[in-house]
Amino acid sequence: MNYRAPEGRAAQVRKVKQALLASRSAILTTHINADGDGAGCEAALSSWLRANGTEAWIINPTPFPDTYRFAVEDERWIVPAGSPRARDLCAEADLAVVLDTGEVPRIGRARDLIRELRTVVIDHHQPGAQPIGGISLRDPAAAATGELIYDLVLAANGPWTEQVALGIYVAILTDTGSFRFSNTTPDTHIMAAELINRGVDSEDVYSRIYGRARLRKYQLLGAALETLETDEEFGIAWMTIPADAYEALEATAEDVEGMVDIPRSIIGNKVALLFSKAATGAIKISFRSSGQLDVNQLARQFGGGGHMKASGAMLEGPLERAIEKVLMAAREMIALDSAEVLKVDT
Ligand SMILES: [Mn+2]
Repeated sequence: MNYRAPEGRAAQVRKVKQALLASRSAILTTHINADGDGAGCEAALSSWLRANGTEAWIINPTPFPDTYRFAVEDERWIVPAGSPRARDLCAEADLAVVLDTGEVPRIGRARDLIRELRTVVIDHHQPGAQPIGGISLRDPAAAATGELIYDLVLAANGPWTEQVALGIYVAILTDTGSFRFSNTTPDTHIMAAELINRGVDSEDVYSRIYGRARLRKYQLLGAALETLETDEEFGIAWMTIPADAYEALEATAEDVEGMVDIPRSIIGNKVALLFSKAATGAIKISFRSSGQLDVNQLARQFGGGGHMKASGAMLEGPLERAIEKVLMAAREMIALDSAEVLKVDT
């Protein structure tokens, strides 16, 4: 069985491919606190562009996550956004590629750096309120932005360098929760199989990403678990990353990754919430749906967004107030949803 890219994406893929291949020097970026999808796509696309003779640089609004550095062909392609070199490279570049987000606020400080550049957006999030303009390849049906990169490389007939395959595999693996989430389709598995055929060592990738953690991650988890609360009537579970423990442990965003899956996994849960304090002092909220509820709608009420089952938003502090507000909105949504179900039943 061979993977065949969805027809509906073909025109977008062609346009984006042309824009990328016409570039001499491109700046790749992704959302604040890059995840495996954003970082994996950057690893894959930088390798693919370089193999095509285009200089490619990875300049993210927040530091490139250590966990995913192994996927990048050459560490020197990663440049800190605050450095003078980033400014120079952006001045010399002729294209910016925004991966795994299409929203202006999500790229933080990268926005100023790429403001003057022609822009390509490759993303699989539901469209939000402040879209980044330019040529785009967007499809919320894709499990990961990595799947869109797969279509792109397929349309270009490769080259499938080691890092092209590896980066896409990392993107798909992480955004599907290791092929567990409902966004995982037969096509997702076929792509993964083809990537393994192209040389990806799935066991090695898994162990690099999930099979090792810093001690502080578990110390932080311990502190966070102390805050775990539930509303069993509505099916809500929430947890806070204590700011004092976060600071004392010198934790990073990577240490928090995946923690929201704990409240989400509690039996009877419909909506899981994780609260943490952003560097700016604002309260960051991760929303997860354990069932049919659309938490993207919930996140949008607070100016955020994402996916139906996984979204995020930022709220002003103080923490207690933010928790109250979000809980109220969640209860309202759950109550409405139950009312709908009752109507259908009778
Ligand atoms: Mn993604």
